[in-house]
Amino acid sequence: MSIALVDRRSVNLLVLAFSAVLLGCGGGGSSSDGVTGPPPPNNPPPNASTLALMVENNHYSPANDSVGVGATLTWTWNSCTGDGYGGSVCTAHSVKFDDGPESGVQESGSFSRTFAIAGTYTYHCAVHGTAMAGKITVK
Ligand SMILES: [Cu+2]
Repeated sequence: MSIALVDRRSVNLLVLAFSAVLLGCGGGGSSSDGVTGPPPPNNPPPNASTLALMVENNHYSPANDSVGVGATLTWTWNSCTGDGYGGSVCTAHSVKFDDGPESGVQESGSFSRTFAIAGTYTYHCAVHGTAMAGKITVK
C-alpha cells in the first residue's frame, strides 16, 4: 500500500517536471525577432573555413585550407622574431601561386586573393621554394 503511494507521487512529480520543460521551451521563442542574441554573420561564403592565414617563418598557417567559391583569403606576414637585443629580425617570404598570382617578396604586410572558380590552388614561397608551401581547395 505505501509503496504504491510513493510510486504514484513519483509519477506525478515526473509529469510536473515534464510539463515545466515543455512550457519553458514554448515560452522562450523570442530569438526570431532579431532583437536578442548576436547579430547574424555578414554573408559568409559557403564552406569557408579560414579567411585569415599567416605567413610565418618557413611555413604558412594553416598550410592547407578549404573554402567556398567566392571566398577571399588574406595572408598576413608574421615573420619577425626578437634579435636578443630588444630589436627584431624580419625574414622575407612570399605567397606565389602556381597559376600566377603572387604577393612579391616582403618582410611584412598582407596579400589577398579571391577564389571565384572551384579547384585546387597550390602556392609556395619564392625565397624558400616548395619547402614552404600551401594548398587551397575551393569547393
Ligand atoms: Cu619563405
